[in-house]
Amino acid sequence: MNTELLTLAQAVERLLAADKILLLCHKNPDGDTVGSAAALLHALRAQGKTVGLACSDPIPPRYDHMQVTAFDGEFEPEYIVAIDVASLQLFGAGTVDWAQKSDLCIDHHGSHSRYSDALVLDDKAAACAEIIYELLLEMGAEITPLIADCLYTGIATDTGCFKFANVTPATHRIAAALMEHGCAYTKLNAHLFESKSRSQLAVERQLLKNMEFYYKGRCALTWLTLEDIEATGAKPVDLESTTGIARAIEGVKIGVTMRQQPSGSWKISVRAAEGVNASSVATAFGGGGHKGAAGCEVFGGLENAKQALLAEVARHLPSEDEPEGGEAD
Ligand SMILES: [Mn+2]
Repeated sequence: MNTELLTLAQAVERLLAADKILLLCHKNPDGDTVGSAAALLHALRAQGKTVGLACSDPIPPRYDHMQVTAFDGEFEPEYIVAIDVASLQLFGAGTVDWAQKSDLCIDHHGSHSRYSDALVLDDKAAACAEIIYELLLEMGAEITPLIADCLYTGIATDTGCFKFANVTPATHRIAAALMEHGCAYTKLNAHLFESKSRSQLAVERQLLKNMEFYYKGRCALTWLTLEDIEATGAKPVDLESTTGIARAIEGVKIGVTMRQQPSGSWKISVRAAEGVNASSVATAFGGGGHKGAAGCEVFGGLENAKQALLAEVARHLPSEDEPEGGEAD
């Protein structure tokens, strides 16, 4: 597809020219896709637009503070905008038909596959919410405390509460501006990062139990089978928030978390330390993402999938001390 790259000003012009706008989030929605879309929704509604937000999965209750409800077909969209979605595969069955007709994408993934007519892309932005903030300034929108909360949620969740390597001075400047606009950062940080559900805890316990170490402890790999997931009673959001566990262990450069899908395949999340590229591991299996965090899907039984992943991990560990085979240590 011949996707036209737009400046923020051009994107604003097109958004303001439309009346019935549908915003699309990716499946397994995270704080950034929901926060970015919610902020834009509230700002466009303040301009008198009819706006809906659609996602193929329910919006998790932990994002209730952003005050969005899912689109139920109450209007015929004239202009469709996908937000924080790198490729068509990430939409899910409930939204992919709309996604194929996307007029505009606003995204920060370097791996963005250009499936829409037009695109605003900034792969230096730590979160899509940073781009939305700039877009709203360009629009002359009022950043209300609610919009500030939505954008802060997007930025804080995509940066692990300002801890990941994707954070830039611009990230902090925007966060500072959001504080000035009245975002409830203390409350949001406690809500998003400190409180943990019992099922999330059960997931973490199982991940730690399954954890294996390879390549002199520079790779940690763990998994959840369908049985494990069922036994913990975990919801998708409980699973999403635990993908950093393997990488957080001292000495680990690449952390791999495998989750068995109902189809039997494995959903893989790769997390990498500074100087190591998680995205190049994931792209070897047809996935993608960022340097620090990426994802893909791998087929086969647990052992085969593990060996395939470990062989790829070995290729991307730093070369100064070579990995030595695939044995656990
Ligand atoms: Mn994002």
